[in-house]
Amino acid sequence: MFATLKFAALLLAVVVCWATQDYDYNDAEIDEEPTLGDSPYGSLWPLPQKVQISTVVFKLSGASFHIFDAKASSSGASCRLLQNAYRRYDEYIFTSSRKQGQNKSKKALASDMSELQVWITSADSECDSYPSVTSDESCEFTGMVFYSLCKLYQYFNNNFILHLFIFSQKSINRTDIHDFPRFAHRGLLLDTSRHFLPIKVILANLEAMAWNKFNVFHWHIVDDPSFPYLSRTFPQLSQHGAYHPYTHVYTPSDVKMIIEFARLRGIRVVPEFDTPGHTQSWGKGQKDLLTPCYSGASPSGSFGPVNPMLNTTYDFMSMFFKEVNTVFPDAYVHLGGDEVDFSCWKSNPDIQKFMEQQGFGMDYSKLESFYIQRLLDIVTTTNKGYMIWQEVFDNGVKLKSDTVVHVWMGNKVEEELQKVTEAGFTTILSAPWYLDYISYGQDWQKFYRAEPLSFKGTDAQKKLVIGGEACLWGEYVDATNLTPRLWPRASAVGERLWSDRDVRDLNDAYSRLAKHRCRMVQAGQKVTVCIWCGHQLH
Ligand code: CP6
Repeated sequence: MFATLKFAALLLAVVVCWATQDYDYNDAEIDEEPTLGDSPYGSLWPLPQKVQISTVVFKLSGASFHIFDAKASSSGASCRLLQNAYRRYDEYIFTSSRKQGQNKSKKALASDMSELQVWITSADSECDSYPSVTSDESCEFTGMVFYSLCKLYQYFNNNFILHLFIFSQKSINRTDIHDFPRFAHRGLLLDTSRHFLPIKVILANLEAMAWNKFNVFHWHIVDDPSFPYLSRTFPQLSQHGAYHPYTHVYTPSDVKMIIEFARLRGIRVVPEFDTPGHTQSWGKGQKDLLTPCYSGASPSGSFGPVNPMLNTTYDFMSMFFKEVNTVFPDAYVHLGGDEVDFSCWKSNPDIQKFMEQQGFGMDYSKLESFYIQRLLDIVTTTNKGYMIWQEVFDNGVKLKSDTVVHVWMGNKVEEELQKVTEAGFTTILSAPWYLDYISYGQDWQKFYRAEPLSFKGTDAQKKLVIGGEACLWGEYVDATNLTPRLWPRASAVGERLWSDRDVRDLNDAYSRLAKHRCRMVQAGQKVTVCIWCGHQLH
């Protein structure tokens, strides 16, 4: 009953929000009543680290309002990243009112706020570079002079300015904010193999990620069912492995567009090319890459994981990951290594012989590690760092010291985090955050309650937990249900990874989240244009 009531309240909030969409804010009452249990922090999401909201209220002057570079700013007109963000924010805040020709005749009043100065303190070179795990995302915002002091990446991945504007009907309380993320790695995994996701769906979700301060798009791009990545070196992989060789592929220019769209929002793109398991689709276009399974003494016609005993396998991987290194600029690639099924390897007499020669006995995890070790050495020569799923660590593979171990298994999570960090590796957590898994009611609370640092360990160990990722596995998700399944549920993970550990009041979160959702719904109805590529969303 309680749950039903809360649902009703949420729906009511949505209705109110839609009804006020085209409100003329110049005539608006500033003290509109709250629609849901109220939070002193209004609609801020995720909650900033330090925030002080005063009762002094300014109105925004829609007619003349503009965002521009402060004189002392280290980045300015030549910074496309910055100018692109100003335009996005400006459009988002004022599009509907300006379109209707409102405010044109109205003069700005003395108490109106007509400008936002942005003072960037990081090096101008960040304008053209890609975000990384060490990017400084901290930011200060002083409402009094309406003046923002930010490191570059923070600015784009942080919408607190919008937060303040929108839910106060385009008026703003004097607010001082000092903000920075709790964790450096705040990721979202999308799976484009189980179902192909059109580019516009990916872009729309990158936009939503930025609104929730996610900064890593983990692109689980290929898997068993399909291989939509169009490789220049091995075009036959998608020709035979994609659901459709022309319409259901990501071309090099598609990939470039996605990476640029993400970069402008302070989001890294980390692709995952998962081997040796989860590779059925690779085998369609690449002969002899997968292990032939046997039934008795003869091949059964089906195939298992990548064949670890052939030199041609490593030649292929070497060329393939050389290409991946040039296409994806991030310092890391995810190499998978999860859920390797040994039954096919066990059935194959050649593999059995190889196991004997190598002295692996009957321990097929040793064969798995043999493959992964060689793969890691190959990828290391391309100067990329790598992330891997936890099994690779569990099997005792020798890892580079900067490896990120991805903890995904639901059992013994704390024990695993303890072990991985004891061994000195950085780690990210996904086990509590499977967003493809749905259940009745407000399961965002379950995601919200999860605490990455609740395991036993030293401070040094805790520091090695650099963040986490919400995963949306694609078995039951395609373009038709992806967005509603993700948002606002993923927002709960966003706040857990951004805000202070002590930010865990469910009532306060519920109030802010309902408003934040409302804001996302509104924004989703607007046309979002990516100037860089002329690509239209919606
Ligand atoms: N696909 C791939 C998946 C999963 C993994 N890898 C997965 C399995 C079980 C659960 C969640 C995800 N669907 N390639 C494991 C990382 Cl509960």
